[in-house]
Parts: sequence; structure tokens; C-alpha cells
Amino acid sequence: MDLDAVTKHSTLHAKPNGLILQYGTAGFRANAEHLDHIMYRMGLLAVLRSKQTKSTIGVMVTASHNPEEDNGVKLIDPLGEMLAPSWEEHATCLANAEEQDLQRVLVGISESEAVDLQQDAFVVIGRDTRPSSEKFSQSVIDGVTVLGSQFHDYGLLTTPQLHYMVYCRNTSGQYGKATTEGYYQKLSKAFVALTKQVSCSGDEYRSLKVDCANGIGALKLKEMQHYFSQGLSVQLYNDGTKGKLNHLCGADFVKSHQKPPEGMEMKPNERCCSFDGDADRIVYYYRNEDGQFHLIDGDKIATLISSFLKELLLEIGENLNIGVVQTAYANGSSTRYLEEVMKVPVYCTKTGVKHLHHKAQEFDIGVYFEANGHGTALFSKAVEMKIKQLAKELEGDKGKAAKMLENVIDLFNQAAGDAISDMLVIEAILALKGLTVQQWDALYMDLPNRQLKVKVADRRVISTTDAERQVVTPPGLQEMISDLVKKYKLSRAFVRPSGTEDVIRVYAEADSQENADSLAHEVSLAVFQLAGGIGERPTPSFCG
Ligand code: NG1
Ligand code: ZN
Repeated sequence: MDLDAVTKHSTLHAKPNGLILQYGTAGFRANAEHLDHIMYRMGLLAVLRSKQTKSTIGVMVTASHNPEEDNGVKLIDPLGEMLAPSWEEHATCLANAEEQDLQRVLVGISESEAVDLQQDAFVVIGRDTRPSSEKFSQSVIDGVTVLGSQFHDYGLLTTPQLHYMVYCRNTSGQYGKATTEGYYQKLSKAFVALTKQVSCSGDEYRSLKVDCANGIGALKLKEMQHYFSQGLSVQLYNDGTKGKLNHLCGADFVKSHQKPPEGMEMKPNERCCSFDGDADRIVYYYRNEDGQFHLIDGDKIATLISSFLKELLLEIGENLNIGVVQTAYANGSSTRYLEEVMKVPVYCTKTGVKHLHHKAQEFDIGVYFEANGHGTALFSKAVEMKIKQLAKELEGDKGKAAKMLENVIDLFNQAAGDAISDMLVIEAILALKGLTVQQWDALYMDLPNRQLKVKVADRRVISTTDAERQVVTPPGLQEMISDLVKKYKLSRAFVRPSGTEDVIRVYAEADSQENADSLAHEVSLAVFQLAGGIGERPTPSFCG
């Protein structure tokens, strides 16, 4: 390691004095002004991680659904997964080291992780469409090359595409070809094979309106659409030619405001969906004849997918274990429906896809979704091999079901939640089952809910347990929340520090919107009071 060169280049990516940032739920995120040193240093760290794992490591420059002025970066581990927790700590240490300590911290990480510095390294880089992203990916490359390592810059990619590339490269191409072309071909081939079997010819399933959040999803869908146009035609809205990234549009806006994005023309009962800024989340929605807006979030997507998979397994007579993984944000009605009606075991993990992803890997088939629309389905290697075998051997209806399952496995991104892949899975399932968007929505009724944010001086004063459903500190807060919850019917509430914003998040659900709103407001006041709220006290108008 040429440490002098590291220091010399570091002066070109100077750390603002006193700035402390943490590797959070999805890497580093902040206003782009504060991030150049982080990018350079994550280039350095990716090289060390690559040497240690003897694998290709990914670096994605994006701040997902955050405003355009923000940016962020995260590292992708060898199997396309999120960075291992011990390396998240190294990332935080390296990011916060003052210039004079940089060499010492780098050497410290190499020693504690027994990194063989002679080992070759390879890093792949992707970025979203933010104005600051191109320059930042150059800063990452500076960090990679100063350590003498090789890299490939994919340029503009969706986050899940980079996860896919990393996975392909570390499995000798067995998962697919590590190019955008390879990604488009793999997914489209599976989608077209699935939808060819659709017996009803209704045009209803042939078209879909997609709000791309003025982000990278628009560019990639435009490139991809002719590959699957036999099965589906997509109309793109908020494609980045006019509006600002994530501004009044995108999956996060639609989910949190529970209303349609700007710029979308919705006719009654038309199926529409929204991606987020880096295309790793998707939510669906429609308006009924009365103009009422209906949101179909990640929970209902998980329900549709798991019921379809369960039916296929029944058809081929295989008793494989399916599990659904959610977080505390899952609507109570979805959990009840999955457990009581579908008889599928449901598990709850902490927020953050890495937690859901790891839990889902414990099953033969693990379906995981955050309520906000980030998720996928994972199939164990043994299951994948078995289904491939059955697809060859079985005949008649059983053979048809096995082939469908084989294509479904190929259609899901096994490395990360992926809006494009999920969209194609959902479209295929709706067409194959002959379900309209209203019929899908009617599987169960969501409980009215409300999410709020409270600003506090230090969000770390709140710690939680039981997959974030119970507060441990500050003392007395959980008791207050429990007492408030008792005042309402079908109610539930919890609070947790955000991993991507400097706020405490509050969630409440109850039997009516009014009650969910007032419970959320009361819990916000309790947080403000006991956890050191700053700024304006939460008022009831806070809701909505
Ligand atoms: P935080 O800020 O930790 O709540 C948010 C989302 C997560 C996840 C990350 C990464 C909610 C309530 N939280 O995390 O689910 O998607 O961003 O993007 O939606
Ligand atoms: Zn995202």
C-alpha cells in the first residue's frame, strides 16, 4: 500500500473539519456538499474488502429516494449483498478519520481483517442520475486506483443492476452475464416465457403506467422495453426530461403521502406503479370510478407473490418451506392475512433490507418486502436445482407449473430488491391469474396508518428491541406508548431512530384514519418530551 500516495490524493478530497457521518441503513447519505471525501475513502475501503474476500466488490453512488441535492454511497459484498456489519464499522471509522489519522486507520483495518495486501482487487462502480454522481464516481475511482487496483465503471445503473453485476462476476457468470444487455435478456426471456402461457388475451394486462421518479429507472426501462414488449407495453411518466428527481413523485412520495405522483394521468381502474430514485422500490396504485386513490404497497406485493408461489408448489406436489419476512412497518392486516388466511409463517426483522435479506435466506423460498416496496424472493440453491430438474421431468399441468416456477426464479433479482424485476413478476402473476388491480387490492383491507418524523438533538437516545417494536431507552417512553395504544382499537405504535435521516420515526395504526393520526401525534409528543425534541413541538396538523 503506497500510503504516501493515499495521503497526497486525500488532500484533493479533503474532509470538512469536525464532520461525523455514519454508515447507516443504506450506506452514507447526506447533502452532496459533504460527501467527496467519503467517496474517495469508500474507494479505498472497497479495495481492502475486495482483497480480503478475493472477490469483486461494488460501489454504488446514490441517495435513492432522498432529494436531488443529497447523495450517498454504499458498498456491495461478493454475492450482491449489503456490506457485512463489521465492515460497516470500518466504513464509519475511515469516513470520520481526520487527515492525519487516515493512514493509521487504513493500516488498522487491514490488520484487524487480515487483508493480504499482495492480493489483486477488483471494484465495479455504478451511479444514479444526480448532478453530483458523476464527479463522485470519479472520486471513488481515485480511491481505487491510488491503491493500484483495477476497476470497471458501469456509469449509470439502477442500484439493483449493480447488485446483479457483482453477483454475476463472483459466480463465474452462472447467474447471468455481467452486462446491462445480460440483465435485460435474462429478465425479459423469463418474463416472455411466463406471459406466453397466459390464456386470456385481454389487453388489460398488456399495458402499465410507470412513474420513474425522474430517475435512473426511466433510462433503464427505455433501454429495456423492447426486450419484453411482446408481453407488456409500459408508458413512462416522470422520466427525468422535465421534473426534478424524487420531487412530488416516486415510490417514497406515493407511499408516504398516500397520493398519486404529479404528472401521472390516471383513468379509473388503470394499473399504475412508481419506482423510487434508484429503482430498487416499487409500489402500485389505481383510482376507482369515484376517483378514490388506492395504494398497493410492499405488503400486498409480498402477499400476491407468496400466494402465487404457494399455489405453484401445491400444483407440482412439493412441500417446500416458504416464509415471508416483514418489518414492524408492515400493515397489521397484511400480517394477519398471511398468517391466518394463507397459513404462511411471517417473521419480523429490523428495518433495512440487509436484515430482511438474511432472514429470507433461511427458507427454501423466502419472500421479503418492506412496506415501502423494497423486496424480492430468494430461492435456495437446492430448490433452484430441484425445480430445474422437475421442469424437465414432469409433464402435463405439473410440468407447466414447474416450468413457470423455473422462469419465476430467473425473473426475481436474487441479489437485491429490484423495481424492474418486481414489476415484471407482478405483471406476469396478474396476467396468469387473470386478476385485475382491484381484485388484487381486495385481498385484505389495510388498517389506516400514519408515519411521522420528530427532530431530536441526538437520535441515539432512543434504542429499541424486539425488531424495533419496543423502546428500551429513554426510560418511561415505552410505558407511555403502551398506554396511548390502549386508548384505540386495532392499534399499534412504535418509534425508532432513522438510519438515513437525522430524525426519530413514529408509526401508528388504528381502526380509523382519524385515530391513527391522533395516536401518531400523541406518540410524537411523548418522543418530543422524553427524547429531547428540538424545534417546534409536534402539532396535530403535523399529520397529513
Ligand atoms: P430509515 O431512514 O432507517 O427509516 C429508510 C426506510 C427503510 C429503507 C431505508 C433505505 C422506512 C420507514 N424506512 O430507512 O425501509 O428502505 O430507508 O433506503 O421506509
Ligand atoms: Zn432506493
